[in-house]
Amino acid sequence: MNLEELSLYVQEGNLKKTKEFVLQLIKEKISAKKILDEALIAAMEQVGIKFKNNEIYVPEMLIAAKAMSAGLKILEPILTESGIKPIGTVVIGTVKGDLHDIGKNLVKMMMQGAGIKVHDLGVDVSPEVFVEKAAEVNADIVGISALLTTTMPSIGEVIKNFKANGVRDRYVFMIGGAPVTDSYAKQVDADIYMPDAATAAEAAKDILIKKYLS
Ligand code: B1M
Repeated sequence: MNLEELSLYVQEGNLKKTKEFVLQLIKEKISAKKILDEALIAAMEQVGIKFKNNEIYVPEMLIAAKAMSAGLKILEPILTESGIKPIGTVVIGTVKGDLHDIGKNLVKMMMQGAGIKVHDLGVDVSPEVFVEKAAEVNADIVGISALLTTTMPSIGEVIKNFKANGVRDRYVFMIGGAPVTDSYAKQVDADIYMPDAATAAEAAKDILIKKYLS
């Protein structure tokens, strides 16, 4: 049993085998991070390439994503284990019109693992809901994810809406997702762009430690 085989099962969308393999690899003491990076995320990269080359279509992409999510669910307790009192609060969501949530869920899990309280707004989140929820939970950081070039401009809309409500400066805005870049972050007045879940969690932790503990 190896990580490459697991990646193939995820790509095929074989839910049963994906779950069995993830459980077995955990038993074999393969780290959750290795399973995640070298099998689950690697599988999604392959799925993306095949979709782009018209070798597979949306239904196949969807069943692969379901298998990926099932594997991720098994890893979740390990990735979110922190054992420390929450050091701050994040609200996170995927922008309006965008249904991609695997990356956002990973960012959430890594942040929880770093001892941060995370309120997940889900997918297809309107700018208004970001503003309402951030106020309701007294968030420190607002995390915004977008996976499509067509939905990326909605990140700017979310930040504009905070400005329109006069509350932009209450929060740190962290943005990410495949099409997002550092220069886009500057363009829409986000505070920080993070390329992956691990660095997003590290950066959030640093921001919160500076705010509350130093
Ligand atoms: Co879609 N899709 N998809 N898709 N999909 C992409 C994104 C695409 C690149 C595929 C391709 O063409 N190669 C392409 C976008 C092209 C573009 O915009 N330039 C695409 C397309 C076109 C579409 C549809 C339009 C297809 C159609 O209907 N014709 C459609 C849109 C639906 C919609 O949203 N309205 C669509 C639908 C879907 C499914 C629903 C079938 C499914 C999503 C299921 C789900 O998420 N529950 C799906 C999938 C699975 C993908 C790919 C294959 C995989 C995405 C993924 O989960 N990656 C993707 C191709 C690819 O990315 N290689 C593709 C793994 C994940 C761990 O990575 O999400 O990038 P990622 O997250 C990373 C970082 O980006 C970062 O950290 C994460 C972990 O390290 N990050 C953050 C993410 N958010 C962050 C937030 C932060 C910080 C970091 O701070 C807050």
